[in-house]
Amino acid sequence: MKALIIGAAGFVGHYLISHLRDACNWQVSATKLKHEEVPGQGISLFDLDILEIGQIRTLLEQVRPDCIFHLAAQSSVALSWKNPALTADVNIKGVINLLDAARALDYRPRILLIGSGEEYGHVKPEEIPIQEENNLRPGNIYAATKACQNMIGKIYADAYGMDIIRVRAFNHIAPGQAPIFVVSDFCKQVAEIEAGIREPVISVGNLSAKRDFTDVRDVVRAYRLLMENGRPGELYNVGSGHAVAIQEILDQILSLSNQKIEVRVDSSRMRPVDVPIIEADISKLCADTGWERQIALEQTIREIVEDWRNKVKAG
Ligand code: A2R
Repeated sequence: MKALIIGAAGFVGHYLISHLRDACNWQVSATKLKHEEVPGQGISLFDLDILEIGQIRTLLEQVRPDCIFHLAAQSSVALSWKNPALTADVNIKGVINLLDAARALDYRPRILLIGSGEEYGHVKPEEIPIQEENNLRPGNIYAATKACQNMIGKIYADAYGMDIIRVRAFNHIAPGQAPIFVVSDFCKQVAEIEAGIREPVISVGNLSAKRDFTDVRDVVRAYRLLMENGRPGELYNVGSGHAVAIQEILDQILSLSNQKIEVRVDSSRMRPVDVPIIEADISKLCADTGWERQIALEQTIREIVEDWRNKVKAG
C-alpha cells in the first residue's frame, strides 16, 4: 500500500510513520513544513504547506498515493484563541485545498481526515459514552474548525463520491508529547523534582475531570485499520472507551517516584468551563475494524515518566 501522510512532523506523524513503515511494510511518503525536521529513513519526504493548493496538486500527481492520512493542523487549543484566523485557515481552508486537489485526480485515493473529540464540546452527563451522532457543542475555536473540517469532508464524500473517512480522536498520549498536555506535563514536573531542579511540589489543575486517554501507538493502529476496513463516508470515534480521572493519573505518576511530592492546585491551570467527563463510545470502530486497545494506560505512563527522566538528565 502506498500511503501519504500530510503533516508528518507532529506528535502523531512520528508514530504513524513507524507503524506503517516498520510494522506494516507500507510504502510511505510524508510531508512537513519547510522549517520542520522528520527522520526520513526509509520514506520519501516532501516540503508542503497545506495552504498552497498548487503544491498539493503537484505532490499528489507525483506520489499518486493509494491513501492519504491528513494530520496537518493548527492543533493547539490555546493558540486557537490567540490566532483564530490562522487556525481556521490551516484547519478549514487546508482541508478544502487537499480535497480539491484530490478531486482533480483521475482516480480516488482513500482519505482519512483526523478530527477531535473536542468537537463534541459541552457533553451532558446523560450523553456518556459519546456516540458519533451526538450533538456538537464545540467550546473553543480549535474544536469549531475541526467540526467544520469533518462537515466539509462529509459534503465532499456525498457530493463528489470521494472515498473519505472521518475520525474524532480523543486524548492520546505517549513519550514525545509536548508538556502543554496534562500527562506529559505531570511526568516532566516529577522528573525535574527527582533531578533536583524543581522544588518537590507538583502544580495541577482540575483533578476531578475524567478523560479518555489512549496510547498514540494504539491510535495510529486504529487509523491504519480504518484505512483498510473503514466504510467510505463514515465517521468514527477513536479512543479507549474508558474515562479516567486526572487524579488517578496523577496518583499513578506519583507512585512511580520515590520522592515525597506535595500536590498544589494552581488556579491558573483551571479552565473557565470544564466538562466533568468525556468518554468515547467506540463500538463502531471496534465492530468495523476489530480494533482493541493493546497498550495499558499504566505502561504508557511508565514510559512517559522514563522518557522525561532521560530528557531532563540530558539537559
Ligand atoms: O504547527 P507546526 O509548525 O507544529 O506544524 C504542524 C503542521 N502544520 C502544517 N502542515 C502543513 N501546512 C500547514 N499550513 C501547517 N500548519 C501546521 O501539522 C505539525 O507539524 C502538524 C500537526 O501536528 P501536531 O500539531 O503535532 O498534531 P498531532 O498531535 O500530531 O495531531 C495530528 C492530528 C491533528 O489534525 C490534530 O488536530 C488531531 O490529530 O488531533
